[in-house]
Amino acid sequence: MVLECSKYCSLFSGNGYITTEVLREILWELEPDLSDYDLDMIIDEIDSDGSGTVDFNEFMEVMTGGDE
Ligand SMILES: [Ca+2]
Repeated sequence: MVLECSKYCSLFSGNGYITTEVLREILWELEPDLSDYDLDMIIDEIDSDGSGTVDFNEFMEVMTGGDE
């Protein structure tokens, strides 16, 4: 899954993080076939500290595959 930074990076420009509700909408927009369960699993993985918000570092770590 590759996201265009130009489209999604601006989401972080206000607080520096997005809520998991917003993240869910983004993921669903990208992958409409995902079930609620799938979304829960993905969000749980992205929000690695369980804070209920996803900061830019958490987001980018997932989007870049965490390989770097
Ligand atoms: Ca978090």
